[in-house]
Amino acid sequence: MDLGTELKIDVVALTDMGCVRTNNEDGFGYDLESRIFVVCDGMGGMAAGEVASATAVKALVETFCQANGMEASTEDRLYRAILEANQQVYQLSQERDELRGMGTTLVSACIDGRRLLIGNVGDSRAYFLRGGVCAQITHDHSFLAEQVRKGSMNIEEAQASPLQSVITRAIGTAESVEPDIFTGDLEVGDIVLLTSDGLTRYADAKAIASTILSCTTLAEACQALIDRAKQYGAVDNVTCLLLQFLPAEDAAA
Ligand SMILES: [Mn+2]
Repeated sequence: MDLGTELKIDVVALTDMGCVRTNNEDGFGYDLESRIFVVCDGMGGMAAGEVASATAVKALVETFCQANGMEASTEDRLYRAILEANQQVYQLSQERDELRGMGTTLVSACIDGRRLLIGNVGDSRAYFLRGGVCAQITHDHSFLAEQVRKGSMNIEEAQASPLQSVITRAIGTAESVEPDIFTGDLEVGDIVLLTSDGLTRYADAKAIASTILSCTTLAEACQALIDRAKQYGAVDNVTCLLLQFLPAEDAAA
């Protein structure tokens, strides 16, 4: 059929302050033509978290797009764009006192033909849905997730801990950063979700799947995920970016 051709991408993204916060330190961005998508969750006093996430989103998308058509592999372009986002946030934090110590998470997807690449730093996540089943792609760089991976805490203990948003890797808090990169193959109908912890503290992979599957459009699904977080109290900002992969050409005949 259309094997080997590029898939058409549908994208919808929403961000919401949530029910408690009075500012939104989350951010998202994308360039559909270059097929790069990103969600960031900033942190830092005053407005620094917003500056961190906005700076990282812009730096990542711009750097990735600038490398379009270059010899570098897509992995390399994604990796370098994440390092550049780190550089720009870090530099800004060094230049201005009120921004000192700011940082942000980053989870990014790029599409290369039928390949999906995910890069992440921190505890914002990527999920993958196929055939009604949802799986988490990324591993949180958080204190609790690391305790669970080491076996020194079980999931129930981690969920009950007050240390929910302590992250162990961030963009912009140090001169260098080590992102994780994941790759996979895409099929028509697949859905990818990039999201901040403002959603994932209220929805596991199963709940994400059932919420998305209960909707008829991608836009509805994105709103339903935000609404779910708000129904549960949304103590944090919530951001969802949904991608759906469709046949390259809408059947015109
Ligand atoms: Mn958050």
